[in-house]
Amino acid sequence: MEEQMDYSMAWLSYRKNPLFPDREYFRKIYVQENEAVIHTAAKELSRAAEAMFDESSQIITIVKEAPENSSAGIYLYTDKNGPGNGGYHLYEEGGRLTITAKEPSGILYGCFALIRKAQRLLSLKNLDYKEEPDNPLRMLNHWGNMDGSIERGYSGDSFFFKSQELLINERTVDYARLVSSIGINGVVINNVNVKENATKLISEDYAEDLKQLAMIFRNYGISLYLSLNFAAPMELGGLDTADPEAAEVKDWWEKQMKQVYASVPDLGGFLVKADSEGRPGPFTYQRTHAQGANMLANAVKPYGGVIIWRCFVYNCTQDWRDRKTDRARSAYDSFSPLDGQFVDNVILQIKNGPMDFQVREPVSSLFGALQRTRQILEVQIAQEYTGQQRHVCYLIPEFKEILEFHTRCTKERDTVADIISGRAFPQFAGGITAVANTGSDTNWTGHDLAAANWFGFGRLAFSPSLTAGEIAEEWCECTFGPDKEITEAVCRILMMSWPAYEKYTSPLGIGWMVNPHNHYGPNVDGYEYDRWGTYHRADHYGLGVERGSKGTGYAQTYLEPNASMYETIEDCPEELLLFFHYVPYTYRLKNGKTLIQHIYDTHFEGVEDVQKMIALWNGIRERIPEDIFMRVSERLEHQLEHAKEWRDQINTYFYRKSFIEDEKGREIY
Ligand code: GCV
Repeated sequence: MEEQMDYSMAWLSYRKNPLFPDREYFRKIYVQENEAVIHTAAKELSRAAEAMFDESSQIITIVKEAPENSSAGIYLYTDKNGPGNGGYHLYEEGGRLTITAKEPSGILYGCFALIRKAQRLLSLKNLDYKEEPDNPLRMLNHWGNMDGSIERGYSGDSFFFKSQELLINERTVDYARLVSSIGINGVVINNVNVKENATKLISEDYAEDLKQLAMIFRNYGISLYLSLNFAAPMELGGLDTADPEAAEVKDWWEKQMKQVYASVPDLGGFLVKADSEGRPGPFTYQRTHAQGANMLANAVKPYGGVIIWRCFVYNCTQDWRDRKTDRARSAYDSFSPLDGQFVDNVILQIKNGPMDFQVREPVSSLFGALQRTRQILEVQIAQEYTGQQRHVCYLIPEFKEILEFHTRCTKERDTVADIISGRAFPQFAGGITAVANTGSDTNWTGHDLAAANWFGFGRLAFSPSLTAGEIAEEWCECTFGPDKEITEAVCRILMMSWPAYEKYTSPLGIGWMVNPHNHYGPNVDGYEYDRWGTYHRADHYGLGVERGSKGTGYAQTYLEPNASMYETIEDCPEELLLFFHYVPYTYRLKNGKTLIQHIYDTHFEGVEDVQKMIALWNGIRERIPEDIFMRVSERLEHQLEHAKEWRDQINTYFYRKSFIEDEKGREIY
């Protein structure tokens, strides 16, 4: 282990509160058995008690249940009749706080829930609180490379890799503490674009390091996962093919997996990006994704591993003149015919929308189309297209909308949340994952307020019925303490931030008006004549991509009545109007405004919203630690300038295209 490094503990930064009336429970922690995760849980409780209340807790091992007359304290019991799947019951009775759960991980989550309540100074008397995670898999995908860089990373370097080595130190443990405290139970440590040395992560070279890392994770109820290179049999094994049906390829994977699982017997499995953006895959051998995924799944099956296969597959060498090929259709066209063909330890990982993490997209039509396949919803808290952690953009309200979308795949229980949790099709449960927004920065996430997305994602993955506002409040009070003024100001900033970002960047579902490659800042035509399948199709009369049946037909890939709803301009939800339709600038929206006036108005409003956020932040200056205050202030100032640039470029572009004046006569260039 290296020496202590300089970083904060985000929402686990405990503040002193020695006068908290309920601190006494923490003096004695009774544990029933000597199990690693329960031991971790007790240690976390005593650590929190020490930091918050100056209480040094005694950890006492007891056999079976405590006798009736046993003393006050916290009791951690596994109970075969308790809440399962990582759920827990936390209750107080006669001076005893009890946490029961079927599994040790439930005890750990219960302890962190108790700590959160204590951090917020909520009364622990008569507490009776149950939580059971909705999603079996609650994961983070890190896009870290072996040289320490992070693809789409906006908060420093990787804390998992440096100079082709794995980093295992104090920060690794603190990372595990943070993510398990919000219920994450699976972490992929390396980029889905697996190249060069990353291909060797499954070789002997890294076996010892992975073993150590997995042990740290295991103590916190987290399974380690790796991203895999489909061409590893060639690049690592020296074979001349990676054909999933070739006997030598199957043999190679079987041997390789045997060796990997010998070092990490509880390795969760592998994430695979195949036949996507230049990554190798089964298409090279005229094989299907099902053949590719199933072959790997069979190799990890003896060890209980899973293969998580990404559906982010599209033609990235498209001709912009071609109006029939539609990137939005691609995942659906590639994977819906394969429904039912995947073996049971394959899970398809589907990005929330059909394009790529734009500020507004419809929910991918694969959700609902797949009814005999396990699925993971992939969202991105790394803010690639939503301000790159320099703009505040709290994404939990967006994720809530996605989870609550009715796919119409069944009469009841048809939302995305129902599908991934396994409520819709019980034998096909999966989960949810986020592309991580963390890095080596002292505050982990670059923008201090971006930690709300990290925390919020974990909390939402566990309990999707929480509201975005409740999650924001919980994060805020754990991070800054239960100070009403801070909570009110910060939560208002968070809750207005996604709509504000949408207003000053993208009108009504049109994305991609960004600088190519780095995806930051306005560039309306940046992707318009490029090969990536990402167009707005604006001309002198209107804009938008026609995806109804007269266009690319993407609207028809949804189940009814969604297909009909998206088919016509009149029925299409307005926030997605330009995603699905080419619409004249003079078209009147439901509020009576023309489309062009809506574009002008929202772009001016978006900037005003950022000004309001700055005023709210300045209003709590005295209550926020100086370094955090300054970091956030600098970013908010940048956000304001940048929002103005977005506003002016977008408004000017569409003014020059349409020649239509702003009714309010504001400055457009
Ligand atoms: C990891 C987008 C990003 C890429 C990313 C890819 C993916 O295209 O810009 O950086 O690659 O998505 O999700 O695989």
